[in-house]
Amino acid sequence: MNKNYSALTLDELPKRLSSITAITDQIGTDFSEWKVTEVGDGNLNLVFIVIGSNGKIVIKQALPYVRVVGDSWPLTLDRAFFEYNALVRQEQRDPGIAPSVFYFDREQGLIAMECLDNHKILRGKLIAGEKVSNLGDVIGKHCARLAFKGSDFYMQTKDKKNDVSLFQNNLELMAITETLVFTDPYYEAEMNNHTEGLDPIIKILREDVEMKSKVQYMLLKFTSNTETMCHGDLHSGSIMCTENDTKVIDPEFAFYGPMGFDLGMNIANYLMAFLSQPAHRNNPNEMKSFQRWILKVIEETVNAFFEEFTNLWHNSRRGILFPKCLYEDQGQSTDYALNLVLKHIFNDAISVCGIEMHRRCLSLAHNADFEQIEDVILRSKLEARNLLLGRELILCSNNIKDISELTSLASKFNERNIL
Ligand code: SR1
Ligand code: MG
Repeated sequence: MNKNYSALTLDELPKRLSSITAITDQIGTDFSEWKVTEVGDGNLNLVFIVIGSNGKIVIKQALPYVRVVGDSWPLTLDRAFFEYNALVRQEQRDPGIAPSVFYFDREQGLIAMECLDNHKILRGKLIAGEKVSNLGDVIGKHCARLAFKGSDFYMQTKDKKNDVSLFQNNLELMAITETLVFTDPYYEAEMNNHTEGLDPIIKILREDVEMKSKVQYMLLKFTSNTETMCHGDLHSGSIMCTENDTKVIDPEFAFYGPMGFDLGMNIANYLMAFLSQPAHRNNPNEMKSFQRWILKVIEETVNAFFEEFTNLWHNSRRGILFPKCLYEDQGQSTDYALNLVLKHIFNDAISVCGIEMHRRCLSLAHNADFEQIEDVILRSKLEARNLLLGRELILCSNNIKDISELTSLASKFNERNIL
C-alpha cells in the first residue's frame, strides 16, 4: 500500500478534499458547510455523499482490504484505478450510462463522481416490486455496446492489445471472481455459507462432474478469452434506476473477457429476483404480475442486445475480425458469421448466468433477494429452485436456442416443489 494513503473519515473529509477544484466546482468552496454521510453498502469500499452549498457529489474510496471481511483479506487500492479506467471507457462506448467522473486520485484510491440521488439500487427496487421502464432496452444495448466496442470487431488491434494488457493487471479482482464465482460453490471452501436445508441440493451439484467441468470450461474462457472489456460485476446492485432512467455503476471488476459475461450475470440476477418474489409479495396476483414483468425485462434485455450488436456489426465493424474484404466486398452476406458470433455470446451468457445463480447462494456475498427472506424454510425452497435452474442452464447452455426458451424454463422451475 502507498505510504501516503489514508482512509477518509467523516470528520476529516471536508478539509482533505477542500483544495480540489474539480470537487469544489461541483459543490462549493465553503467546506465548513459540507454535510458528509457514508452510504457504502457494498462489499469492498467506502462511499460518501458530500452535500455543499452548490450541489452534491459522491466520493468513493478503496480500502486496503475487503470491507465485508475485514483486514484479514488485504486488497489492492488499485481497483480504483481500474474502476476509473473502466468508467472512462463506458462513457466512450455508451455515453451517459455511467455517472460522470470529476476527479481521480490513484494514491488515495479515490474517485469523485456524479451523485445519482434520485436513483435507487435496482436490487432494492426489484425486492420492493417497483418497475423501471426501458430497463431491458437500456441494459441490453449497454451490454452490446460494451461488448462490441471493446472488441476486435471495432478497436484497432494495437489499442485493443494495450487495453487488454492494462486490465490484465486487475488481477486481484479477477482472482475474486475466479474463486468466489467459479470455484468455491462446488466444494467446501472456507468462506462459503448456505441456507439450512440445502445440503441435498448441494450434494447434487458437487457430484455432477459434467456440470462442474462445464463451469471450469467457462472459467477457462474467463481467464483466456480476452474478447472485450466487461463491466465484470453487472448484478442488480451495480444498476441504479428511477422509474424511467437507468445507470450502471461500480465497474471495478472490469476485465477483458467473454462478450457474454455481463449479459449472463445480469440475467442471473433478474432470475434470482424472479424466483425470490413469492417471499416478497403478499398478494398472489401482484406477485405473478411482477414476476411476468421480470421475465419480460429478461427477454427485452437479450433482444435489445442482439439488435444493437447486429446494428453495430453492420454499421461499425472496422476491426480485424470478420473484415468486409472477406464478405461485403465480395458481394456476400455476413448473416452466417453474425449468427455464429451471436450464438457464441448467447451460449456463454447462459453458462455464466447459471454459475452466478449458484455462487449467490453458496459462496461468500449472497444476494439480498434471498438473504432478506427470514423464513428459512421458504428461503431454502426458493434457493433450491434457483440452484437447480442454474444447473440446468450450465448443462444446456449450448442447447437453449433463444431467450424465450430460458424464460419458459424459469417459469417451470418456479412451479417446482423441490424441498
Ligand atoms: C469479496 S467481494 C464479493 C463480491 O462483491 C462484489 O460485488 C463482487 O460481486 C464480488 O464477487
Ligand atoms: Mg460493486
